[in-house]
Amino acid sequence: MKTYTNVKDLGNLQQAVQEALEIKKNRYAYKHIGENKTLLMVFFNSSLRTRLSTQKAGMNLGMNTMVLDINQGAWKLETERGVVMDGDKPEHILEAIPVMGAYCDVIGVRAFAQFEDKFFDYSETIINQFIKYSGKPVFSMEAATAHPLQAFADLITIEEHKKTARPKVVLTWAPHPRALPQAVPNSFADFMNEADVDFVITHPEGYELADDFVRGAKVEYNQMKAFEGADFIYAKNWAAYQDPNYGKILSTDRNWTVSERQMAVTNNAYFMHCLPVRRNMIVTDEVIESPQSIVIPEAANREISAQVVIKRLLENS
Ligand code: AN0
Ligand code: CP
Repeated sequence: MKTYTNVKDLGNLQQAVQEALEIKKNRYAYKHIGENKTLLMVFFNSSLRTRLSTQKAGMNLGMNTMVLDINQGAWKLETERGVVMDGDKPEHILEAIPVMGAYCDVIGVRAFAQFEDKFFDYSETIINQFIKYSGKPVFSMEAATAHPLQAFADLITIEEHKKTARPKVVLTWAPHPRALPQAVPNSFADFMNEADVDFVITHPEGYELADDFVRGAKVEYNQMKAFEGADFIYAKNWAAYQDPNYGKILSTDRNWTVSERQMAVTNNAYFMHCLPVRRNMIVTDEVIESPQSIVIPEAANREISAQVVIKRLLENS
């Protein structure tokens, strides 16, 4: 594996999950692979889980780890080529990236969708520049359109908790006061479409995700109907993808907040969310605190998904 930006980079998904479960049994088994290697994590956006779990994964593999917060203490970066740099950005990403590449062996990048230009976001302009100009293996720590470390951890968590061979998994939109990227639902859909699950997406009209990620999965606009018989409920907010509303909030309807009312029609479903989560917007206190909530083990599996990815990048570079 030379880069990790989406599900396809993992190759055989079942094999990747097995590798993850093996690593989870002894996460220090490969502590020599990363000896004298340096992991650089570059953040254009905030993070709690990704920052800690990815750093921990690197340390489990014996790596040295460095974190750069672009917006705190680094120079502001111009990302477009051809601009006269007479504004507030003293450095261009085209110099910054190869410089960062010179100091490390593997680079993780977090660069969310900016919602200013759909084409800029969906071309994955920022992470693709890292891939092109760093000279080092690059992995996504949530890019503009995908969060594959999260979705891989989600799949591992579903594998660990499922009670039937082919569980029903429902991705539901839920309300949120600020416009959030489609990266998490995109990647979750991408992974579920490749996994052996009965996958259903539910959201209000206007929140349709990109076809490349939905890939013909079932979309049910009636949330209660979608929840019937579900084994896993995966909640997430996202802003509209479709034109002309790209990046806009079309609904804040709290009837979509996941509560005991909807959970009652499921097959005693587990509740999942990538976190951070706004309580009583996305999900009620009762549901997230219930024994069926697996948000903490889900977050814990981020260390494992990151470790599989970094291990593979180290092995093949
Ligand atoms: C981000 C998002 O929705 O993409 C990160 C989630 C892992 N969430 C927020 O910005 C609140
Ligand atoms: N789930 C997730 O990626 O969390 P952070 O934004 O805190 O890293």
